[in-house]
Amino acid sequence: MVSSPKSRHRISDDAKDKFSQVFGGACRIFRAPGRVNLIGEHTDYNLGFVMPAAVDLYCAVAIAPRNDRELHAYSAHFGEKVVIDLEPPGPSPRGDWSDYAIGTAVALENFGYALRGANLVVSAEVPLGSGLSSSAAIEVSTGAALLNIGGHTLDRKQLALACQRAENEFVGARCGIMDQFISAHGRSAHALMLDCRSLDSDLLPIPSGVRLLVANTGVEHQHAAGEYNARRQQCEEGVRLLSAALPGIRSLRDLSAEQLERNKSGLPELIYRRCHHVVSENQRVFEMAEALAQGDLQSVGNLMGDSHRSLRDDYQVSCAELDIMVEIAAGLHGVVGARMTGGGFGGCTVNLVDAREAELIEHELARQYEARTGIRPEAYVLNATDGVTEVSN
Ligand code: GAF
Repeated sequence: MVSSPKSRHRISDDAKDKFSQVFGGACRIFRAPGRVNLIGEHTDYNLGFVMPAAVDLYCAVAIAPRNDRELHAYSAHFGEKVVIDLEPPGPSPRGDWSDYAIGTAVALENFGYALRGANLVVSAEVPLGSGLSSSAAIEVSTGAALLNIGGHTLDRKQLALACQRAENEFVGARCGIMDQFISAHGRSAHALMLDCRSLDSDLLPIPSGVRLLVANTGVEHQHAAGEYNARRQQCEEGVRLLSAALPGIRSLRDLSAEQLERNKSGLPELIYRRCHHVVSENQRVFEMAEALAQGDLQSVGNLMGDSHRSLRDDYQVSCAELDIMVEIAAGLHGVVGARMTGGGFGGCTVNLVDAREAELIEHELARQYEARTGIRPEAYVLNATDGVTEVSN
């Protein structure tokens, strides 16, 4: 079990200390959060609706400008430095941690931001590969740091889009916009409902008396990236097949439940199920926003449960460990709702829990999960937090 808030909040200091060891001299520090998604899973790349919250597990970047156009990037986690030149022909992906940082620099330059060279240290406490979006936290913190020392004003939307571009084109993962957007735009004590087509968003207060408990299954399944990209393709195939009968459909976002049922016979069973998840999940995001606004925690819990089952059965991105973790949570007193969060195939569950019982639930969830799986899970009671910011130093 994890992890005292105190130990979690020293990440900026770690980045600073490492900077003085590796490069020496003064630096500035930028910090971007990971995220959980309350509901709206695998809807972002279908240009639908999501409801993430930024959480207080961060990636910190310590940075100082150089007088050339080189980036000297050091990972505190891997203890490794990568040096690249931003001048043409520019860097190529290496297939490791540095792609998130370097790819962000490349994407920002492609967006028209002229950057300076820099020395930088990347230090992350968002657990890697856990579905809490460590990659977006690295991209957004690096991007904000590079923009700042390059003398550019921070446009959070452009930053999020450039970071998504980095991930799509440099890292090679076809993710949607959710993770980078929330890491840039999060707000303390709030979740955010985002329209992934227009990028309009609404802040939704997390009900007082409720805490976010994130529990890590401790498994990360192979082929998750391949399966993720396959789901995207299946959604695109659904749009292609449906658009013969429904010419207005550009993405699954445009499809109603009633249209899907009417045109079901034109779809292979598997594609129908993928579409069914996305259409029903978009609807659940709206119902969740309403339930949160009304303080209707019963409905919040039901919607999270429905979302998990839809991801498990229709979209098939859950796994045995996630299902066990959710099932245990559902049986615990004080749990409002539980579901997998993020891309799936392992990683974390998100639980909304009664604040008075959070520690007890954390303990009991871990105990029962370990008894059933033999895996000792990490769990974090987290706060919804602000998006990327400079940390005073
Ligand atoms: C991952 C992706 F990066 C997001 O864009 C989103 O698709 C999510 O999986 C699933 O909702 O975190």
